Amino acid sequence: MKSKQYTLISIEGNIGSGKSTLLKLMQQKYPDLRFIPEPVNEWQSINGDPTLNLLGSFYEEPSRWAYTMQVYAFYSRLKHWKEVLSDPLNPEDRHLILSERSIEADKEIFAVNGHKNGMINNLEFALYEKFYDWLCDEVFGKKIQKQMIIYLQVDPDVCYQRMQKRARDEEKNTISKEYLTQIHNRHEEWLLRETHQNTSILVLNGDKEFEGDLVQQNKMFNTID
Ligand code: DCM
Ligand code: MG
Repeated sequence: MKSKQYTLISIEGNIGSGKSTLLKLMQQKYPDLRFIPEPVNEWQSINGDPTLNLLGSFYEEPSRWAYTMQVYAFYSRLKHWKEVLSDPLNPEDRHLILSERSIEADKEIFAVNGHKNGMINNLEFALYEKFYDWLCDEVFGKKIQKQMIIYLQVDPDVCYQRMQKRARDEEKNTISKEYLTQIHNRHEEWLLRETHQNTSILVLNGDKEFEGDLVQQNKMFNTID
């Protein structure tokens, strides 16, 4: 039997850039796509226990928890992906997958940035890279044929305001503008300056508020279509 191959579209962007909002809008517009949201709720309560809050621990004590956070983010996303890729009910015509961030972004943005700023030390980063490379190959192999990235590019100051507005408990008093600028710069480096094979990148500016603004949403969708 010919093995299935998928095309992956991922929405990338800074914390608070509006990815979840864009994903929701795209879900309504393209109901035939398969959707994979970011499993943030799993990071907020391990085994469903809110006292085991990894995201909260990470922001309270970044150097202690950054490596653990990235190991778990990788594990939880990989688990979702494996389910989608091995779903026997997934008919052939639903081979297009749309996801909020990607496994690659976990590494290229958060793990690399954590390593650069010293939250993840050399030993931890070397370990992370070892199992990252091996497991990605085991799970994905050649199943992803093409990849498209929608980069929701937003000024870090605007992300900061949106993040304050959504007021996620773990983030509102812990994430600085400086951290958002680091994450922004890492996106710019990864998506605009580094080379990518078999991946097309679409840059969508999301500075202007688009939640609830149909004119702005149409502008964005004209770029995507
Ligand atoms: N996050 C992280 N490491 C990852 C992925 C996400 O630390 N590999 C954090 C950043 C945000 C939250 O999880 O605090 C996801 O929120 P958002 O979707 O707004 O970026
Ligand atoms: Mg989100």
